[in-house]
Amino acid sequence: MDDDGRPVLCARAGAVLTLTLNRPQALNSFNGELHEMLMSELRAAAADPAVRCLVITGAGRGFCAGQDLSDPAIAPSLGEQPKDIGNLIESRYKPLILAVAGFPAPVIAAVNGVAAGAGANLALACDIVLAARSASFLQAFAKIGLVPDAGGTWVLPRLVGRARALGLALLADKLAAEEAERIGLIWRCVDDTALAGQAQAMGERLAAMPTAALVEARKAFAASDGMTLAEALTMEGLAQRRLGAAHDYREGVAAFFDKRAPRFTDR
Ligand code: T3D
Repeated sequence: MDDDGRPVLCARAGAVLTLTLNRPQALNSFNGELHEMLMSELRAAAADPAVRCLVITGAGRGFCAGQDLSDPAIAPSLGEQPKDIGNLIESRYKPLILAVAGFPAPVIAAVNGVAAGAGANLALACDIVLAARSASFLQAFAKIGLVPDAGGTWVLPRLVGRARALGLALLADKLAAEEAERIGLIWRCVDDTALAGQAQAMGERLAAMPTAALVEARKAFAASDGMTLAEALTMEGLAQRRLGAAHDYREGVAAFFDKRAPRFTDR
């Protein structure tokens, strides 16, 4: 941890909350303390209506190197009884990824450096991934005899298709941010020095938008995966029924005719 001594740093600027993973000496890899604090900050932010966009980033030169492999709770040692790391996935990573993917406002990953293992898949669980040009993405799991976790098996083929998902997972090569953008794994990469500013600017832009509708769009995209076209059309109708009865729709249409900026408040 750096001098602040906290595994997660929180900074609010307007309606945008930035959570910074803060174990730079271990490339912000996850130990128990980091998991606990991140979950606790996510819960607090989810319950705070003033937070209308969340940014997740990392301190130092890495975004997150996944599980801390030196954590005695999981570290394997030859000759010992194996530890049940399935429990770790169930008790830590599953709730974490569900909290990010179900956050009640848009979530931006500002990937400042290497994102490996569960760290890569934490970024990919966010709604929009902005990466520094020098950052990289690594499905490191195959290197240590594991399968992609933290949602990797779900999100990778959906983002880049089966061929690329398997290439990334089986070969476990580092993918540069520019290439990640080219193949559609992430939204965009930007100059390193511009990352924090662009993430904040995008956060402010999203925070001023109709939060409930943005979250509903994310949910609908996830749900449409297993649906027929007819089922998706029905789902869209149900979502529009809910949103059409809410304040933000009335406000958006009124603002359009008044030729003014809308003031969205639903969340
Ligand atoms: O039990 C389970 O594993 C279940 C949970 C699974 C979820 C997962 O995330 S599994 C995948 C775990 N992560 C990895 O396998 C990635 C391991 N790290 C790396 O491959 C490399 O560090 C990177 C490619 C990410 C970066 O390489 P590089 O050359 O830029 O940095 P480095 O020198 O390897 O690392 C810098 C320091 O961070 C170093 O410490 P030191 O030597 O300076 O004291 C290194 O040991 C430490 N570090 C990096 N990753 C981890 C880590 N320490 C603990 N755990 C890590 N994951």
